[in-house]
Amino acid sequence: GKGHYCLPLVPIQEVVGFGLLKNDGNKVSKNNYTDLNPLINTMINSKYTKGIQAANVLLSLRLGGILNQCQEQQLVQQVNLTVYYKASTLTSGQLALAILALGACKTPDETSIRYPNLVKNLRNKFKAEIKNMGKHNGNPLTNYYQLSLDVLALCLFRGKFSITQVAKIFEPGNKNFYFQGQFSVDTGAMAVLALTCVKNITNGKKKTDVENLNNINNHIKSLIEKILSQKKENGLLGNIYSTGEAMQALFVSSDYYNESKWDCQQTLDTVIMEIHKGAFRIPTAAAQILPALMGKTYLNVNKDSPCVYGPGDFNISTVEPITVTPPLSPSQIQVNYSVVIIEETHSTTVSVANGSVFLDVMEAAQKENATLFGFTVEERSWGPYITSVQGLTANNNNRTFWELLNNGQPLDQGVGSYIVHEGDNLEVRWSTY
Ligand code: CBY
Repeated sequence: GKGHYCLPLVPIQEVVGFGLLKNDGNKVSKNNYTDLNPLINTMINSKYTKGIQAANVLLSLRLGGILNQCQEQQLVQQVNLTVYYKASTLTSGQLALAILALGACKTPDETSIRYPNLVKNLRNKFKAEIKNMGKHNGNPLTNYYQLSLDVLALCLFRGKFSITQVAKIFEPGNKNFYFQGQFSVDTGAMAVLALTCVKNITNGKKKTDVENLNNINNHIKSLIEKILSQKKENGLLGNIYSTGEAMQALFVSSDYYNESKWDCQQTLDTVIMEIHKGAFRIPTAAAQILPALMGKTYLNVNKDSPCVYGPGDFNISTVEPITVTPPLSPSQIQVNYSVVIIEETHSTTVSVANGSVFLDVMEAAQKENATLFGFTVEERSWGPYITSVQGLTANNNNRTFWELLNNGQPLDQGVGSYIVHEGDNLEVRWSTY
């Protein structure tokens, strides 16, 4: 554990008092900022940031203290439009994210803005999640990642919730922490952040609170163990897309694990390598990794940062745009594509342009035979999400979904981002999680 430190990519005075991020007095050279440029660029290029995606981006850039006034206003406007015109159609976690983003910083007069009506609305959506669990075999309307966002926002913005209920819901053995038997690192990390917030605002004066605090401490400890058990040889926690939020969870719970259990610098190095390989081209992906790289967590929301930074703190305008590598040749490639529903498989081979994504293949197959390969798709924060194939619709109440695979292996990207290769054996499979 000697020399266990992890330098965030910001001037060191930014993180004084941040438990885990010890430094040896050196300032991080300004060079290191450039590692973040691809992320910042992806997020600020608002052409690709629509609807609730803007909340993810705003939250992240505010925590990083990266926005100038103009950029800030544009994003706030997008989030406001979504929240006020679509409030009733937002899921609980989407609303929670919007509240976190809108309230993530302090205005020049040092007051943090509260959103009592939005918070009340969130409280009702959270209640609806719990009610659904009662009616549908313990399955929430959405998922535990979103329930964690709910609790986090309610906790940070003085919404009402029952600590006893939270301690009960987030029992680490609960099936909602698992997809297909695998512990979900994303979900566990978000739950740790929520539980830590609840722990911090609970004083152990009442007897029931002592009991709740004890349970919550045990949950955090166990969730952290599960997250660390998903650490890969290269330092990633879960996969590349869960690592940022897992790092945040580890930052806020350094009391719960031995420092020899996690080499933060190794994780950071791997993530930075992946940034340069272009792993974070989706704004939401960039937004979820950035705070951890700057030593921030969602618990810093409404704590210390001002909303707007002066020009020149970050010189974003000169950031070179991400160059998307053009396909090597304009040629066509052949890929196999199957729809699998239990014992029934329908396969075809389609020809698509080199550089196409999974969704292009599905569209080509659909054109060929709309009965067998017809599908519906919905825009989510990570891009297009397949909701039905052959008229068969995924349903959270019975934990069904359309799983994406290649050569029998589940993909770690969605249909809009997975780039297909000659000879791929792509599959959408009717599955339960
Ligand atoms: N966000 C959410 O509500 C999503 C929470 C999340 C845990 C999320 C991953 C993590 C995150 N950081 O946002 C999540 N996925 C969930 C809950 C789910 C389930 C959705 C249904 C429900 N109960 O809410 C479900 C069905 C298990 C699921 N994810 C399915 C899939 C597959 C989608 C296929 C399709 N039908 O389009 C897929 C592609 C896995 C597969 N092989 O089939 C998948 N998820 C992936 C890959 C991912 C990652 C996306 C990475 C990327 N580059 O695109 C993910 C980050 C995420 C989004 N899922 Co889910 C996990 C990871 O790899 N680390 C809150 C809201 C406000 O935005």
